[in-house]
Amino acid sequence: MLIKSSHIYIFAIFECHFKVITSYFRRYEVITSRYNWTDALDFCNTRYNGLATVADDFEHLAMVRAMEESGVLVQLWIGGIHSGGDIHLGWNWKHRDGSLETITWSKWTPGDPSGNGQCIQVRFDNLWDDSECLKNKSFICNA
Ligand SMILES: [Ca+2]
Repeated sequence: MLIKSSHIYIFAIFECHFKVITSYFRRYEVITSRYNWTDALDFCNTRYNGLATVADDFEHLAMVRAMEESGVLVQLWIGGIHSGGDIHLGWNWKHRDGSLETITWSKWTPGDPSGNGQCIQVRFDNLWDDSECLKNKSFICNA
């Protein structure tokens, strides 16, 4: 009787642990076609849940994992865009519904944002870099 109840207890812990892990993970899709930032946004809005947004370390880890699994070693657009003015301020996520959200967690390359573009790319070293929005690049969607 005691053994039976302890099995149930262990299962309950496992189930709880599983839920905690899955709540942190987001899924991302790497798209190898090369579009400018606006066209990449349109593509992800139409076929996925918008151009990639990253809220914290856990989501960044999930995105990096998607990049690694894709095998693509190029710079990729994500959904961050600058609203103008001071290059160190005014960075936003542009969501699928068109709303803007101030970026509060970031993974900039040291020295970036450098002011050479208004859109965010993630480099193959997994760090962010501001880049010219009209350049054609592969990109990452929120899956
Ligand atoms: Ca830059």
